Amino acid sequence: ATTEHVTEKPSPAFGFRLLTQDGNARRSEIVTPRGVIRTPAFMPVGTVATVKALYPEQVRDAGADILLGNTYHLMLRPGAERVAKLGGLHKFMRWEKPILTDSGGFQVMSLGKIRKITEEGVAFQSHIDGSRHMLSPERSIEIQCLLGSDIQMQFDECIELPAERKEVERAMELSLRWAERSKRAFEMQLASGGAGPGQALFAIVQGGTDVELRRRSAEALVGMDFPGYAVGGLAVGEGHEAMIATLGETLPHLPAGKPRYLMGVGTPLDLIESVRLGVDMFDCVMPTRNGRHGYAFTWNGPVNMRNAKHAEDPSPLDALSSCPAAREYSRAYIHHLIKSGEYLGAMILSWVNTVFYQDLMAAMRSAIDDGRFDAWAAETKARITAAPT
Ligand code: PRF
Repeated sequence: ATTEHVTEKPSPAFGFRLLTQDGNARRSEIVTPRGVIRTPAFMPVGTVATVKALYPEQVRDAGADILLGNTYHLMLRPGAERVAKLGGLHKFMRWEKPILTDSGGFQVMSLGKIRKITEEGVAFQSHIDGSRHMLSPERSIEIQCLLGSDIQMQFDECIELPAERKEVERAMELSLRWAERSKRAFEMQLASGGAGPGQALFAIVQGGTDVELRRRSAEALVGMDFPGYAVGGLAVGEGHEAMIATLGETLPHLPAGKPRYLMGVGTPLDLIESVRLGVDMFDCVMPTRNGRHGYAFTWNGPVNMRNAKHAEDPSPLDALSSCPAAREYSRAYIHHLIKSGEYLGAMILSWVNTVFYQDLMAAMRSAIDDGRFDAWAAETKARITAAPT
């Protein structure tokens, strides 16, 4: 008898392996029982249990190892308890790979109506039907456990910029207290079986563009020892330069041996510059939302498919794309679909853009592996940041 064919049970624990580094850019693997996440990773956004206009199979085949879901939206509709009753979010939406859920801290501020923030949490009215709800660190973690999320986020307060320093400091310190409560709530869930050892809770650094507040936030969170750290509170009005500068001041305060996630970012240029500084994970609605609005990302720069100049153009959207839709449908046809408000237009461009973002991440991973990230970045940036056509 040999043991050669005995498959080892996957380790049930959450893990992080740093593979290579090129400057500050990192290649790593985040290990979860539902699969390995190759980083730098881009998480397509599946806010309401769907990556809009795409089948889960298309998202998977595009190369995504993980997607993002939202506490705020799912608690309102269909409800976290209902999703749990139906076997959890993975089963509900037919996505077997890892899911990261955002805590609601950001969405309640941008979408909720008539919010009231207290030490306890945020009381708000639903953007759907005006019904009253409450989110707190404890309830957010409970919901993320009911959904069965693999990577959960602490409950935080994200404010828009520009803002007074006092206000940024208040929100940052409240977020630190909420980090402690989120961690305690998650540990209670682990103890009661509401969460397993393969699931993880990440902290979120806040502090606007203030270097001193960012350092204080990062150091306090690192002291609490989370398995991963996000940088929140960016891409909220400060602009690309200030975002990259703040990120550059913040990342050195985070441990090298844990994943780093930049929340809600961004354009292809944002991703390249952030990976250069050492970010491992991203999420953003840009590929799908822009796609629905007729905007395509291509290897020769962005293209606005609403533009009349495409009306009689028989050429493909992007001959260099690995997405069949970008190579096989004419610009004239996609232009027609978008102008007509047809579903297929949104489906084609969401697919093209999702593939583009995943191929961009794959290219960054290879460039880091080969130790040529800077050369790759210079060449790629020149091509893909051309003015919209
Ligand atoms: N906090 C949370 N989610 C977020 C953000 C944040 O600061 C951002 C900021 N860009 C996006 N999504 N919880």
